[in-house]
Amino acid sequence: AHDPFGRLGLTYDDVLLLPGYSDLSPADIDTTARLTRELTLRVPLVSAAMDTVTESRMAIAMARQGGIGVLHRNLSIEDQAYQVDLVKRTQTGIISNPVTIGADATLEDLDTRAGQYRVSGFPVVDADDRLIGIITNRDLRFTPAAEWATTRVRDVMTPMPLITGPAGISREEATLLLRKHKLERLPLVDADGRLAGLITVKDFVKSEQFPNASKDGQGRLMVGAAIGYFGDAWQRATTLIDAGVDVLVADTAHGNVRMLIEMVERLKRDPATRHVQVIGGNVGTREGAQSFVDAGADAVKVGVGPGAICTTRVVTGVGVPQVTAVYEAALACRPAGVPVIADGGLKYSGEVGKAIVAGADTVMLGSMLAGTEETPGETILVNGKQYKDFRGMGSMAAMSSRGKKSYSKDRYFQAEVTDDDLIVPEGIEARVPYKGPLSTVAHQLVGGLHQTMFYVGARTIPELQAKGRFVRITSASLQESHPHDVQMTVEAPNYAGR
Ligand code: RVP
Repeated sequence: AHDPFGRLGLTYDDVLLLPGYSDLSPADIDTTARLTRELTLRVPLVSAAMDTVTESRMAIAMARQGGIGVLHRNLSIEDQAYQVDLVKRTQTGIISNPVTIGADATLEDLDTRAGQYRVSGFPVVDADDRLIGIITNRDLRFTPAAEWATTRVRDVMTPMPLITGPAGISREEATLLLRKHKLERLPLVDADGRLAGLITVKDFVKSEQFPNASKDGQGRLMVGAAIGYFGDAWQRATTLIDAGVDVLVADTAHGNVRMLIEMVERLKRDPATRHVQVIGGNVGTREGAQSFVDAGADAVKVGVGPGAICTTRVVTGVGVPQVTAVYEAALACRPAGVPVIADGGLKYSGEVGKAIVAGADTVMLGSMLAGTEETPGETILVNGKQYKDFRGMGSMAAMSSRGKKSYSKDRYFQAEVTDDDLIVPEGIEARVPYKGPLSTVAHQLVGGLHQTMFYVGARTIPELQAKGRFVRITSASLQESHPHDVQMTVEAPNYAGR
């Protein structure tokens, strides 16, 4: 007979990992993980598609650390595509598709373009994309600002002949040329003199600084972007693909929905879109995960209600404790070779390893990254301490039209609610302490995971998945796990108390 109370759901605080025999040294440990069927990350961290967490700055910082950011969708299609473009154009070595300018542009145009793309110099090309010169911000300094509107790029640029490199130049050869000629920038040209790329000294330094960076086949940083399934969702998806997005991420609180499953199917079938990776979600059950596996999704994202600012479980009574949800979803995904993303509810680095042992390949983080320097928004000072705003995408603020237009309220089934007073929110607005740069937070998270792997005796993420064993704990054990019976005097960089 049907037993309505058939299952016990467990979450991070209900379990610990058993220590296992280990003969590993720190250099043996490799945190490389599969994000999707075709993409891997050196660091299994994904930043949440939330408007107080991931815009281009966060996405750039995440990719440099070896993870990836998912750009939120509470903004127009054009603005979101522009953010994709900003990440893809971030310098990482050889820029295969540099921003250029025409010789007839004015210095005013140049100044605007430099600000828009945050670059300081442009190759100048003709209508056939042939390199005819180079111009940098420095060239502006010798023209009074009053003349910028009337002065043309061709009048102040450094014209050809310039020192250039061939299209397929190696890193070593490029370094030699940059050094020999004391160049800041080296344009690359093909046999017909067409611009084929650009190398800057700054990029070379950056690419040495971030050895784990997540890059696409052309050496550009990888980036994800959130999509829905309602209204102009298809147009959003295809515009993001045109902008060069690496992975589209279904961004909805309840993903086990016909329209979304059909959209994933279509994205993976259509010759114009199927080369891009697509993540389905969110689900909390084995059946939900199976629907996306069957639809051809490249990964499945799990999490119904665990988020730090989420009230779905109290407002609707629906949800699945996260460790159980991930475990159940993995039962459908693992046999099909489809990676799982554990989205939401993580509070400490130790939970990354717990999520992986439960069946995840990567984790998506909101609150743990909120408050870092690279999140959107300003720091606010309260009683002498710095904070940043952090809000649910289902909060009043994110769904109402008071601030600016909400593009993403269909995430919570509210697409047609136009009167703010009638919105039923599933999230809250909050603030979190300012945390400094993402790199220090990421360092603690990855460091914590390294220690997990050492304790369990797992050299790789697949080994951690295979070897990891849980022990279920009681609330007395949880109390024992945290610092207890003392007064904490100094916060640790990875522990600020409960
Ligand atoms: P957390 O890491 O616990 O902050 O959770 C982040 C996740 O919470 C997001 O990736 C998303 O799935 C979910 N979320 C975002 N907004 C809301 C809400 O308003 N309920 N939930």
